[in-house]
Amino acid sequence: MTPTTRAQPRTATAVAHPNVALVKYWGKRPGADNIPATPSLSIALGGLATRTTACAAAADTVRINGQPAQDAKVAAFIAMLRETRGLPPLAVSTVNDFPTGAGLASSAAGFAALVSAVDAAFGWGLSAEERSRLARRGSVSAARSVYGGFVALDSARDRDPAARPVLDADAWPLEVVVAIVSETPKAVASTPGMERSRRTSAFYDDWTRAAPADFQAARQAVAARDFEGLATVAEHSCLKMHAVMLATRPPLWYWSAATVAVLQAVRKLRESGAQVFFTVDAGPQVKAVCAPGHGERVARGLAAVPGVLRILRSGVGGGARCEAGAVNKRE
Ligand code: 2P0
Repeated sequence: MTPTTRAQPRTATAVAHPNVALVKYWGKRPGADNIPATPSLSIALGGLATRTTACAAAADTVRINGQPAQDAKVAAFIAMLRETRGLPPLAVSTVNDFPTGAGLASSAAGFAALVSAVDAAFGWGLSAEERSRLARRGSVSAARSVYGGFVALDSARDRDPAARPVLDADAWPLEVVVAIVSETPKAVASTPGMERSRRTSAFYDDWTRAAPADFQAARQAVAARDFEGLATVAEHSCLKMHAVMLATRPPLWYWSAATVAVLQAVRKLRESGAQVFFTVDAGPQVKAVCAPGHGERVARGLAAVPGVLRILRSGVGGGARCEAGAVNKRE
């Protein structure tokens, strides 16, 4: 008997945060079940949230931000959950309080919230590690959003990796200033983009070879609360990933003129004494990661850069969790 038939089908709502990788994942191991080719390290963005409700229904339906959606990745994820654990037809509704599909990790928060809601709704009793492993099958970065704080996803030898928390959010309360320079969804989604990089980028092999050393350096910097050390490796990892993207054929060009203007502004702020570094994902927005107490000054500086539409502020947030009486196992 499957867990689904034992438990009364119910409904549950879960909240998860997007995360920003300080050491980036870009590329999958070929022929495997969504296993990253590079290890990554991220922080949860507590100021941005995805809220997802899952309930048993007459047929599978998905709504994203209030609109009916045909999302192949969500459909494949639900099919995978159904095959692995049993699941009745499912109505899923997810709402993001930040731009969707624009390089702000909406899929990371979305799959972490969805697996947490389904787990609670159908009484699966999964550990956080099991939810992380399942969320990874939806999007690799979603494995990290199951946990809060500083999170590592080391994929070196594991055949079915899960993320691991490495430092609590309140142990090093960094601040993140997100400079939004476009609200438009990106032209090339991450999954086809990184596959194109794997097949064609002149720099891809060097990228995967060097990633474990960056991951180790970042882990050491986090353990030591070494902001300068983290800044150095995080900017290096980000710029290398974008070099891989630019050397892809045809190129993956996620930056806009305003992206570059914000990166230069971050460097100027640092020269004038602010403790801040930048990172950019598969989209034009810039995330400026600040030492505790430096966010206000950085937010004011970046708001004044031409092309910045608005600023979002965040601290380091918690992991995915259920609302209103539904629960996930804590460990
Ligand atoms: C990251 N990104 O580490 C990197 C940096 C974007 C740039 O994880 O194919 O949505 O679903 O596993 O997780 C975005 O990729 O891709 C991502 P899939 P995902 O945050």
